[in-house]
Amino acid sequence: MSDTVAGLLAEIADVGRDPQRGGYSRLVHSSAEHELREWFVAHAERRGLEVEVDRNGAIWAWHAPGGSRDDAVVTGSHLDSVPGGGAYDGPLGVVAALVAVDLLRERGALGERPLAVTVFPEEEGSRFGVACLGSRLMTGAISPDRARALTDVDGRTFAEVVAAGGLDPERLGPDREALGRMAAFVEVHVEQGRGLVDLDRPIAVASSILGHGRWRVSITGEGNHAGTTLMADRRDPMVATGRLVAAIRDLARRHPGARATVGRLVPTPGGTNVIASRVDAWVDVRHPDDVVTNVVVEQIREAASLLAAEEGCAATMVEESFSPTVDFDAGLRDSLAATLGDAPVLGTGAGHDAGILKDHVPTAMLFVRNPTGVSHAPGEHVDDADAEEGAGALADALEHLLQLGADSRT
Ligand code: HGY
Ligand code: MN
Ligand code: MN
Repeated sequence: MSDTVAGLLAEIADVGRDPQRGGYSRLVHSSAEHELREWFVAHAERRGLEVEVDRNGAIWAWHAPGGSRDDAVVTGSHLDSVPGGGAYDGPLGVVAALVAVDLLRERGALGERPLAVTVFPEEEGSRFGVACLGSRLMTGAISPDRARALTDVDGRTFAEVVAAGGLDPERLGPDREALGRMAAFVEVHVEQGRGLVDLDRPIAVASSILGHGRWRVSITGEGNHAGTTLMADRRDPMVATGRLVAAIRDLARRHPGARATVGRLVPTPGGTNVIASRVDAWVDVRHPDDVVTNVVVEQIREAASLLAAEEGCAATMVEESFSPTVDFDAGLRDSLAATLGDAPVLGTGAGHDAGILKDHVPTAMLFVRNPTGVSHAPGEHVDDADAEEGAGALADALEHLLQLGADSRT
């Protein structure tokens, strides 16, 4: 009996569990993520797929019987997670791709046309701060120098970490050959919302991705003793930051459709009996219209300066990563929706490697129903039956694309 999505996910259910946060912490190039990568490679090789790791650390598992990898249909997702993330964000797409290969083989639909399953590194940007770092490097959306210099919380650079993982940091960068051989890319992903629950459907095709970015706000004041410093004598960046977090919430509420989140604060030095000298806060801002996103960001920048000044502090705000709003190719979107029994078409507020690839390759996404609608948290869920539906829908989509000629894929 061939593998099921639920069965394969069960095999990795204990990898990278985070007992402190709940859920999973599988940061890129952590031991947990490496364990998942090795697990994926074993399953790909068991399916007779030829595995290679590209210059940016993405894994490619090839069905290329004739040897050529040109004009390939590609599917896949990511294995890295946010801290305390769910079991499905990323792994569902990778596992559904493995099962879809099984289904295509059973249907006799794995022919001469090359097909690849890919795993992109650092989709979440949880360790090095830039979302979709692997696909950004491949497409030239980030400079190799900037990527090499990115650091994690321990100050280790991306260059050091990839070198320790066996890659040559000097080879990080655009991979026109890899991009050039991709005729189409389809990513399956858990829906990060309740759209399919409300529609009572298991599968949707993606229409768009909200524009989104992340900025680092740094507020500096005067570090001092919590007991000997009178309240009137303080320049406390933690107070300015707390006021700013509430102001960001109020600002976002004033722009319909906007979302702004501060999910991460790092006080320096971070002692219980110490007035911080500095606080770094990361702001995630999203909106369907990139112009509005920019307006919100500039209003946040202004609020940070004002509130910091009121607390005798100073604030800076630096963009770390930005992805403009993505509208997936309408032709591909509609042909897949038709192929999948008139599947509903839904937008998403979550970013994906597919959103980065979209300007370089005809790209589509399939969403699988998430009964809780929760994501980036342990509550994320996909019922087993829907998970299998997802693999079946991906197999149908891939079969459709494999049959299309190069000129009619969009
Ligand atoms: O942050 C996001 O939207 C995605 O999950 N990386
Ligand atoms: Mn995610
Ligand atoms: Mn994801």
